[in-house]
Amino acid sequence: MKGYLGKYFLVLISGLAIPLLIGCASSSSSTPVQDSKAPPSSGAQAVTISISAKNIAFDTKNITVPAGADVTVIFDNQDSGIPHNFAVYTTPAATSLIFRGDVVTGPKTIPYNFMAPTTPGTYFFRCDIHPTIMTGTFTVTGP
Ligand SMILES: [Cu+2]
Repeated sequence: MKGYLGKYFLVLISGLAIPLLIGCASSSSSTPVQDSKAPPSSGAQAVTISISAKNIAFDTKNITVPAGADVTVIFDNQDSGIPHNFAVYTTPAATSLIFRGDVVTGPKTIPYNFMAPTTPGTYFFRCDIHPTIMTGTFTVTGP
């Protein structure tokens, strides 16, 4: 009688052990999560420019980038309590916008990103808040 029960008990244990082993095996074989970062953009030259605004003036009057470049502008507004931005237009008349950065009140640094014009030439940049004081030349060079 005792032997019969013992045998039954073993069968019962092994019956429980099999699903447990399968459970372990399946969890350990789960595939690792892939890093789904997008590939870098299609061959456009990446350019990073730092510009600061201080005492209602840009620290540069001339910016030059290659045609069609992926431009990052690190804009550092150092004027406490004064809003500024960085915007690019086709001409000093500022009627045709190429890029307008968000207005930020200093002191604050913000990154702007945009595509440079694909046509080489002389363009215009300014602060939209101080459009007659804070201006400069945005030059796009050819290949
Ligand atoms: Cu300004």
